[in-house]
Amino acid sequence: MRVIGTAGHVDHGKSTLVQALTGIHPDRLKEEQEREMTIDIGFAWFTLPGGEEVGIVDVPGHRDFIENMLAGVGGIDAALFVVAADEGVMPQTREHLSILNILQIQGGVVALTKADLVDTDWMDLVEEDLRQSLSASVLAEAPILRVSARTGQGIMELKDALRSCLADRPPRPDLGRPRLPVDRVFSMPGFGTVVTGTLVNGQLKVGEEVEIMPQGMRGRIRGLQTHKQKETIAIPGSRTAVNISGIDLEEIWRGCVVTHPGDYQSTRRIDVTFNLLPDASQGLKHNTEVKLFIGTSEAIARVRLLGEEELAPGQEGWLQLELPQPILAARGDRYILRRPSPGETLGGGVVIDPHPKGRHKRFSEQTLLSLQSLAQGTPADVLMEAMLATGIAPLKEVVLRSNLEVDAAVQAWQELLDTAQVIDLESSPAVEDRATQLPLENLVAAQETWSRLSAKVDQEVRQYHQSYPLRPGMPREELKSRVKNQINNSARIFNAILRKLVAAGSLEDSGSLVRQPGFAIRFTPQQEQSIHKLMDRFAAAPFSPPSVKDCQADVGQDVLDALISLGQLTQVSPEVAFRHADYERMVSEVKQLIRQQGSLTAAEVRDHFNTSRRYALAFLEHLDASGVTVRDGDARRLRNP
Ligand SMILES: Nc1nc2c(ncn2[C@@H]2O[C@H](COP(=O)(O)OP(=O)(O)OP(=O)(O)O)[C@@H](O)[C@H]2O)c(=O)[nH]1
Ligand SMILES: [Mg+2]
Repeated sequence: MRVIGTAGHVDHGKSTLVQALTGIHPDRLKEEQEREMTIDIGFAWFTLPGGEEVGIVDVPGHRDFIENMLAGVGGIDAALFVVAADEGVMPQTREHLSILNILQIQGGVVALTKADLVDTDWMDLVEEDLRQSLSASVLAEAPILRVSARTGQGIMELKDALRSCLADRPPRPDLGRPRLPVDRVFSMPGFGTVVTGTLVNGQLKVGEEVEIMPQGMRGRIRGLQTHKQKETIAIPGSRTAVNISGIDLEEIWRGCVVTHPGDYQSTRRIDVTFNLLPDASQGLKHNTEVKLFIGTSEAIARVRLLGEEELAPGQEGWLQLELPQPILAARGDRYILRRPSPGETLGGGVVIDPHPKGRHKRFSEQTLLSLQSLAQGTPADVLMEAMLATGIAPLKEVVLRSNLEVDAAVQAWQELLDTAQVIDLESSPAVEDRATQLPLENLVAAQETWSRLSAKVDQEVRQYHQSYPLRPGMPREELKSRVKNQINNSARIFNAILRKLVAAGSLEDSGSLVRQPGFAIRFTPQQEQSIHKLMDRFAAAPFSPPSVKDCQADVGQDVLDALISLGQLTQVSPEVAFRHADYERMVSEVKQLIRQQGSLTAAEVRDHFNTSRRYALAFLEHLDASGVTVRDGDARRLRNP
């Protein structure tokens, strides 16, 4: 599915030629018919000699309507460039050619029309002049055909030339993320809201939910048409009419974009390359207010001129455009800038980054370098820049941001993996996207990002060990709160980082605590001494040992906690702790006794261990709580005899 766009000076015969080619007159407004002049873009379609059906977008030539022309020319595959033989090259012939150049509409066909009005000598002169004007433009190699819409001269040849011109063009890529820049909105009685546009980057299907950008409203596709033909699927490159339910006429307008929900994010700042036209009336200064035309949308923007004080006509530079209202843009989109008043086409270029991290410093070497690598980079460079901007994120998000075609993304990803510039945090993918061979759902990161983050985790854990040398490890939750800013507060990312670090052997994770491998609690000689003394007291009376309070007084809370976490002491109640070995012995002897006699009272336990009621009760309640025994009146039985 291809779309051809007309271009050329006012009154040069564009619309008449479209009618001669297609049988459809593209002017549909009453005012257009009365004034015999195209005001807004019009649409038609026809079948090429080879059988391919193509759409035509017919644009106005009058300078007052150049902004309508810009809404139509964005989505075209090739130009039908029209010059009237009686007038030859005129101002909007040149301006439209500049626009085709900026948008890099590769190829097209030139129609030297109204051939019936002039003689051959005149025609030769005009053609020579025209060839001159086209040199060094996207139409430099385009065939020039002499035609007349009135007599039908050359119309067949023109169709043939359009066919061979389109045959050379690659089909529109399907990136799996459709967008339809809306160029027309109307309402059909009984159907509701209908929008039209040239669909790119993916398919739309009847029944699907769609999102209207940039306002983010949701609707559903009730019906689809291409060239007035009902379809269930619309494919990239086709002129598409979408009947949307759930969206009112006032809620959508030219410049909106229909997408799948969540595929694109709107933006209020974009980084772009920019060429100021050689015939611009003056240079471009920092902070100039301009009109931005991208897709079918028109928006006010302010220019941040990067790396230069001022751009002279004919010069190329880097801009950051700041927008009071959000728009939708993707990497690689071409755009045009105009001065609002007096109206003048300034130039345009390519979107390098639709979501820059923030406002760039105007003269930062590093910013310019990273823009350069984004602009000229290989797919791997582009994917890398996207990855650096997203941090740790699902690969899907990174690919979306890069706006790479699927094949290019697959190759770029493989290259970055092979050269260890990226890591896959979930490298045995649960869900492998079979269509693309990319682990789209997996969390990935640039090696640089990963090194920074893992160093941060490492440093936090080490610092914790230093601050609390007597604690067995850092609580997981505490670590999480320390790195949350770096990971967007995402539990999924945090868990993935820990898993990766544990797998690499650079962290130990016990579930609630993490520690550095090889970390061990180490006491000072002084602490060793007081522990020794305390242990002597335990040895002297294993079943009536010093109380927890006594322990605190003897060695301090920190050391006591350490002894417990090391398993040397087992605390059974707020007041009572035993040496672990003594505790084990008590458990096994109590079990033994109950097995022998069926049950056991607290008094019997007290007497057996020659201790006091306080210790016996604390111990038994602890056994109840840990599920070893159950209470039965005064006595205890085993829970699982
Ligand atoms: N003699 C002659 N007249 C033509 C031919 N093509 C168009 N015209 C006349 O030229 C005038 C302008 O034609 P349009 O097709 O409206 O021109 P346009 O380029 O679409 O004009 P805008 O859309 O306003 O830019 C009309 O009066 C047409 O009848 C042709 O091949 N021969
Ligand atoms: Mg017209």
